[in-house]
Amino acid sequence: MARRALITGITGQDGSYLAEHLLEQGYEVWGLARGQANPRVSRMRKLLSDVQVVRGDLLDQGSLISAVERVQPDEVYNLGAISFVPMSWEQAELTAEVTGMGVLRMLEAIRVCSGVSRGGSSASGQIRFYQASSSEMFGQVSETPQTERTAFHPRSPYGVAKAYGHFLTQNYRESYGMFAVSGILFNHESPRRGAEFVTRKVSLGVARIKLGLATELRLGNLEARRDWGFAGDYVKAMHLMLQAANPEDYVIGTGRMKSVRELVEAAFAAAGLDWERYVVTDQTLHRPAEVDLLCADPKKARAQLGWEPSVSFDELVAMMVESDLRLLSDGADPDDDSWP
Ligand code: NAP
Ligand code: G4F
Repeated sequence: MARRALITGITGQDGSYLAEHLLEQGYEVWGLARGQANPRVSRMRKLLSDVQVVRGDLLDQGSLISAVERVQPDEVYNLGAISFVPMSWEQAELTAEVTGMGVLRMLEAIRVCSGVSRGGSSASGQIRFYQASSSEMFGQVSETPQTERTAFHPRSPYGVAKAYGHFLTQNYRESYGMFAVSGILFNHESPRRGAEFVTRKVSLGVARIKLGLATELRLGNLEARRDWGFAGDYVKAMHLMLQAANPEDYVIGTGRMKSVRELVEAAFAAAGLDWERYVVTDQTLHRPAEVDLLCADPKKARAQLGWEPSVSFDELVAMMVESDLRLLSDGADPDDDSWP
C-alpha cells in the first residue's frame, strides 16, 4: 500500500515542491485547500495533477478533523501559514490565528482522530507530524550561526506565532508521545516563490528592466543578511525528518549568508545589467523591527539525516532570473499568479 501524506499549504511554494518529491517517492498525496473558488487551487492542479484535494482551513477545527478522518494519512506536513513577515504587522491577529493557532488545531485533529490521550500512544500506527518552523524565531540573534539550541527572540508577529507553533509541537511530542517534529528552515527560494518576497521581487524586477517593461526597482533595507537556499532541496529535509527513528527538531540552511545588496548585484549581473543604475531605496519598505542577519548551522541535519543543499546562491539567483526572463518573454503576467 502506498504511504499517504496530507499537506497543508499545498498551493504555496513549498507545498508544490514537497508534493512533487513525495509523488516521486510513491506516496499518495493529498493537499488541504481553503476557500470556495480559490484560484491558486486550479493553478496547483495544472502543475500537480496527481495530487488529490481535500477542503479545509487552518481557522476551522472541524474541517481539519474531517480532512484527517477522510485522508487517513501516515504523515501530515503543516506548511499552511500567513508567511509574509510585513503582513503580520498589518494583520497580527489573523497571523496569530493561522500561523500560530492553526498548529494547535492541526495537532488536535491528529490527536482526536488517532485516539491519542495523555500518557502517550504506541509508536506504531501513529500519524507523523511535520511543523514548518522558521529561522524568523531567532529574530535578533544571540549567536551566529544559529543551531537547534539557540534562544528565540522573534521580531515580528509572524515570528512570535511561529515560536508558539514550535513550542506546541514539542509539547505534543512530550505530552502525548506523538511523532511531531519541527524543521527550523532558513529562507528558501525558487522560481515559484511568491512575488512579495525579496528574491522573487528582485528576479522579476531584473527581468522587467531587461525587457524594457520597467525602469527602476524599489527596495527596502539592502543591508539585511539572510541564508538563502533552494526550496527543492529543503522539502527533502522535511521528508527525511519524518523518516527518522526518533522525533527531533532540525535546523535547515546552507550555513552561508549574503546581504540583500549582494542578492541585487548577482541578479542584475546575471542579466548583464549594472544594478546601481536601477535600484532605488525606499524607507517605506523598511520594517518596524528588522531581523538583521540569519545564518544556519545545519550540522545536525547533515550528521543525522544525511541532508545537504545542492544549489549554490549564485545558481539559485541565475535560475530565478532566467525563469522570470522566460516567463515575461512568453507574455505571462506574474500578477495572474501563474507558476512558471
Ligand atoms: P507560501 O508560499 O506563502 O504558502 C503558504 C500557504 O499557506 C498557501 O498554500 C496558503 O494557501 C496557505 N494558507 C494560508 N492561510 C491558510 C488557512 N487559513 N488555512 C489553510 N491554508 C492556508 O509559503 P511557503 O514559502 O511555501 O512556506 C511554507 C511554510 O514554511 C509556511 O508555513 C512558512 O511560514 C514556512 N517557512 C517558509 C520559509 C521560506 O523561506 N519559504 C522559511 C521558513 C519557514 P492559499 O493559497 O489558500 O492562500
Ligand atoms: O524575502 P523576505 O520578505 O523574507 P523574510 O522576511 O526573511 O521571511 C521569509 O523567510 C523566513 C525564514 O527566515 C520565513 F519564515 C518567512 O515565511 C519568509 O519566507 O525579506 C528578506 C529580507 C528582509 O530583511 C527585508 O527587510 O529582505 C529585506 N528587504 C529589503 N527590501 C525586502 C525588501 N524584503 C521584501 N519582501 N521586499 C523588499 O522590497
